[in-house]
Amino acid sequence: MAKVVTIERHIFEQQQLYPHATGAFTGLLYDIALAAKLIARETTRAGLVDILGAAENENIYGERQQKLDVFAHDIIFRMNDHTGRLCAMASEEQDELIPIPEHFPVGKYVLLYDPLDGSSNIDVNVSVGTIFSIHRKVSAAERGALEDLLQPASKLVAAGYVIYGSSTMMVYSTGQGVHGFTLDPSVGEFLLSHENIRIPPKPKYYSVNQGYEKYWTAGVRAYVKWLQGMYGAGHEPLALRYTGSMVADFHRNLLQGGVFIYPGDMKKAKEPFGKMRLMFEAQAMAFLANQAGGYASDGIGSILDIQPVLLHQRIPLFVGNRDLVEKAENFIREHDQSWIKAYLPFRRGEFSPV
Ligand code: AHM
Ligand code: MG
Repeated sequence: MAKVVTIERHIFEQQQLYPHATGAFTGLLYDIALAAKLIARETTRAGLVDILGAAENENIYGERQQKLDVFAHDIIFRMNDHTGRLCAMASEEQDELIPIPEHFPVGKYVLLYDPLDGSSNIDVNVSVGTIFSIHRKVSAAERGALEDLLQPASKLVAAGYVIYGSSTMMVYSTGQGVHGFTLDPSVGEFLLSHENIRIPPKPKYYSVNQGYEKYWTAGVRAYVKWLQGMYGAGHEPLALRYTGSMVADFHRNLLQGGVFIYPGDMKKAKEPFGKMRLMFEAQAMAFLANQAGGYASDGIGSILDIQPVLLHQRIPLFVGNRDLVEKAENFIREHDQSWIKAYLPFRRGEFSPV
């Protein structure tokens, strides 16, 4: 019989690779896995909310009516606010740094999370996901400061996501490769199902909202034509897959090879940076892609090196097979000098109120 590795055992074994580890980090990952199980329980019952709620008492009914992304936000916060492992948190669902309540102890890490990415997909039964990333505290502030949250992705100590799909999977990296665990609902455990994931060298897919082509820059248009095998001499086209849930699209491309694109555009001349959030979405995916042999770029250079300035900063995102992402950079360099000029101040952190 094959060795059965639970996520707890795997996290513990990874900890042995760090001789000075105190176990705090191990506990933190385990708490995220536990929160993920609670969120999975609710997302799989999403369509039953009205039926079940009506049959139960007011209180529970009220709670069940809560939007699932708010529920997911609260669960992750409550699983991590009292453990003494974190000194602060930040969530896509909240504007500011989330402090650890005064009556709880603090620790040496910060957690950033997007509790339920792609949540508009819940109503139509398409996969959604939780994205998380962990930085080590760097400021002198005992209870954490923005400086601890606003670190480049190259400094991450861990990142990952949970995908609530046909099964629930948690995929994470602590800088020692990318590992995937599938939730066995009958025993309530995440079991190692995808060890040391590497993006396959021959990609199959590209993922982009093709409906917004109208707003793309010339470089992005040419690049996507190239992906379709219709640029220059041409080649076999990649297939298009796009769900509107980045976690699902990223996960597919991670396992089967491909590129996820959410470009900056010229739709709003003052906001040429696309939709994805650097801190809650792009950093984690960039870290994972890099660990799996891939690459993430904003169209100019590596996402890993970008120094963030705002918690909710947005950024263009090209992530997947390294050669595909580098090709995007080439097209943008060649065709999009005016977009680059408009975007560069944001990349350097020179945000002005828009
Ligand atoms: P959300 O964080 O508000 O859910 O938005 C992020 C999602 C991503 O999961 C997805 O890739 C993208 O938004 C889809 O956006 P669009 O509908 O513009 O293609
Ligand atoms: Mg999101």
